[in-house]
Amino acid sequence: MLQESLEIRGFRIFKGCLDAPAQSALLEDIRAIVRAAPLFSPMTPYGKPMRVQMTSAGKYGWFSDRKGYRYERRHPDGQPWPPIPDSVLAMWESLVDPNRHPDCCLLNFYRDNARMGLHQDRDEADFSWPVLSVSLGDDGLFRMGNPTRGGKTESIWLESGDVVVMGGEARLTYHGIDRIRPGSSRLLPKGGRINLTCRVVD
Ligand code: MD6
Ligand code: FE
Repeated sequence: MLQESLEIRGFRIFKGCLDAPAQSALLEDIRAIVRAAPLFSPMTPYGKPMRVQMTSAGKYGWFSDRKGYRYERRHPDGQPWPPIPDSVLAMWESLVDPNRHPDCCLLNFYRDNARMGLHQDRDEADFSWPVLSVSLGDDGLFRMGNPTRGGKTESIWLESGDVVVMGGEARLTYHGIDRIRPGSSRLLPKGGRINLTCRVVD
């Protein structure tokens, strides 16, 4: 695991953190998560289905419907979420904290035309914990803004194997995925982009 990083607006970006074998191994772990906890398209509080499909691993999974954004202990089908894979916990231990594991690993899946609007991650109790993000598959254009809506932004293409740690001042910075670049990676046979974000929730 490569540990050199660049920093943009407090986001620590580890380009090429996972090599090809590590990406393939992580993909197998992700397939097991999706078998146990199938992807679904959450409804926004505004009543529109999100373009990104999701599921989770860990004690909590992220969920959204007409009642709002929140963490739930069970998948919408009623089952508890599967455990966070050791491969992901190992990355958290080396890049975030060896003593406290994340409570949730949210899995986002982007098909060709999916994107995620600028948002803050603020459904967790303690913002002193960073969010760790891992990208696999097709490239995604990651936009980083400011602690409040609006203002200038900066963007960077996240490629398969890139890792981002969002902590400190950046923890509540607006960010999103403008678009993906279909066909840019051969990791996923049918294409698309996977992003994992690990969070401490309680
Ligand atoms: C994505 N990521 O990369 C969406 N959130 O698909 C996020 O929303 C995100 O990458 C918090 C920290 C890092 C992230
Ligand atoms: Fe986010």
